[in-house]
Amino acid sequence: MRDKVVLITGANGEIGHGLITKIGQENRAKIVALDLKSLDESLIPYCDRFIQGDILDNMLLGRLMAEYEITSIFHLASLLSTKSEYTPETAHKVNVEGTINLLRLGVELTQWQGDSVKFIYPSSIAVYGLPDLETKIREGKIKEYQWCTPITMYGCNKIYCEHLGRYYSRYYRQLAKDRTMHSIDFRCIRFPGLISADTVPTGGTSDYGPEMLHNAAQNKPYDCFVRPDTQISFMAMPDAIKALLLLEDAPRESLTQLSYNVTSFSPSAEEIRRFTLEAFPKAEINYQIHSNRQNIVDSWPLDVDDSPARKDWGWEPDYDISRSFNEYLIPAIRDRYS
Ligand code: AKB
Repeated sequence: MRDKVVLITGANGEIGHGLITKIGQENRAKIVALDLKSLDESLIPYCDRFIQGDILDNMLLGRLMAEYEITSIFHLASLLSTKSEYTPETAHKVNVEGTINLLRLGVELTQWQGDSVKFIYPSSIAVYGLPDLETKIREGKIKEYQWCTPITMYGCNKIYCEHLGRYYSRYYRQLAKDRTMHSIDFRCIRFPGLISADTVPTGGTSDYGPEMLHNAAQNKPYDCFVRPDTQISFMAMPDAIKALLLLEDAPRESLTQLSYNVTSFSPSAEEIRRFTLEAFPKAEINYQIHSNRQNIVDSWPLDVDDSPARKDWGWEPDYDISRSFNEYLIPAIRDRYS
């Protein structure tokens, strides 16, 4: 008998921290965690096994298939938007080839196990690409099918991987004689910028939000790289984890689409600065605009319409901006750096 587990790639990243802690604390499932880097000590007790390895290593993925009955794959590993612009081809390798490897693993596992493996894929508001600020402001809340014309390698990778998820779940090897209709159960969430109290993201373009706060808490001056009026949607990490687990639990019949927007609040950079200064009045937060990173954030929507997620699987955020800062981020971050 092989152990029933969930597989989490990118385990040591931002979402990985929150997800492993939540699944572990609630004893929801046994976890096999995979990351290129070593896993934080604090996460080790929650994992049945940690493997330091590469999602591009098919031998490694094959061995996992032989050893475990994997019921869900949370494929979190990826290179974020800013980092991907510096090394677009590497980003494509990690973000697209890595995802294909895991989709194939999911399909093969499904065929062996007889039950559809759930493939939970975090996509991003980076799949959208608004052509200019005027259009961004005019359009307001964007629906899933609008403006899917990303201007970053990361955004292109994410939207393509969403299509791959649709292909692998519905049309994989559609001309093969031995094709079975049984395939993976692909479910995707398009996340806004995420803010966690436990980790600071690296290589993203929505990073100005979390960076402002974490630097202020450590008494470090910070130059915000976007204009004060810059606006995109954000979400506190506990809500992101809640969304992933709600979507995993949702009955297949209630899902009317493969990719869902989720959002909590849409502050301007200046509003994030104000909330940060309220908690850390001595913080030194200035603006030093990086015009190319600004362009990227300007191409992302001001807000997204998450009504399909609310209707299909009961999504609702617990944290608005003031609760995120006052009840989650500030107390936890104070604790962390004190
Ligand atoms: C990034 O900035 O690249 C990510 C994202 C919005 O997906 N945080």
